[in-house]
Amino acid sequence: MRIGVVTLFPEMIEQSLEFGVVGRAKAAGQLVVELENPRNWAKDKHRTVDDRPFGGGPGMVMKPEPLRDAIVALKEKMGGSASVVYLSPQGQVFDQAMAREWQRQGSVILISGRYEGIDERVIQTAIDEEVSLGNFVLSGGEFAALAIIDAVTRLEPGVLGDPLSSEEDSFGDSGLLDCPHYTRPEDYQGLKAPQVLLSGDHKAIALWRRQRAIEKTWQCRPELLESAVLTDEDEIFLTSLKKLQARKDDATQPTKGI
Ligand code: 4GT
Repeated sequence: MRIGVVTLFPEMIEQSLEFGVVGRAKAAGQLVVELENPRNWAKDKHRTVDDRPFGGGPGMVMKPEPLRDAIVALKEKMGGSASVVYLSPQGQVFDQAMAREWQRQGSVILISGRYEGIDERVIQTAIDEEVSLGNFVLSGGEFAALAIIDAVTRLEPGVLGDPLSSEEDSFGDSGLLDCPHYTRPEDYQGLKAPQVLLSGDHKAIALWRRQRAIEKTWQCRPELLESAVLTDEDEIFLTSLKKLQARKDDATQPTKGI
C-alpha cells in the first residue's frame, strides 16, 4: 500500500506511524508513506504558504500555487494513478467501504489542510474527492490522515497476524458492530465473563458472538441492520429479539383506567 500525504507538518505524520500495527507494516514495506510539504514549493523568499481570505474575516487560507505544485509532484512521484482526497468537514463521511476501496486500489493521496482550509480553486482543479471523518472540526487535517492511514493499512493482507481479524471487526464483512470481548479474570468486580466463552464449545461460542453482534447493532446502531448481511438464522434471531423487546415495552406501559 502506498499512501501520499500533502502536509505543512510532515513530521507529525512520520513520527505517528512508528507504533503498533502500522509501525510494523511500514517496517516490513507493506506500507509506504510519501510526504510532500507545500512549503518546499513556495517561490518567495519567506516560503509563504498562506494568505488572507478575500472578503476579509478571521484566519488565513492555504494559497493555491505551492499546494497545487506539491499535489502534482506527489501524484507524479506515485505513478499518476492515485486518487487525490482532500480531508475536510465538507466531505463525504469516511467509512469502512471507502477504506476497503482505497486498499484495493493500492494507492491514495491525502491532502491535510491547515488554517481555515485551502483555496476553493484547488478543490476544483486538483482534488478527486473530499472526505470527512465526521461532524466535528480539527485545526488541521493531519489527524484525519493518520486515522485513514491506520484504517486502510490494517486491511492490507498480512498486516494483521490473523487474516480473520479484520472480518470480525465492527463493519467487517457482515456490516455488524463487533461482539463484546472478555479476558481474565473470570470474575471482575463481581461481573462474570459469559460461561459459554469458557466452555471450549467453538460452535456455541461462534453462535453467541454472532447473536451479541446482532443485538449490539440493533440496540446501538439499528440503521446498520438495513445494509448488514444476515443469514436466515440471523433474521430469525433478530425477530425474536424484537418480539422480546416489544413484550418488555408492553409490560412497562401504564395500565389504562387507573
Ligand atoms: C475536521 C475534519 C477534517 C478539519 C473532519 C482544513 C483546515 C480542514 C483544517 C481542517 N476538521 N479537517 N478532515 N471532520 N480541519 O474530518
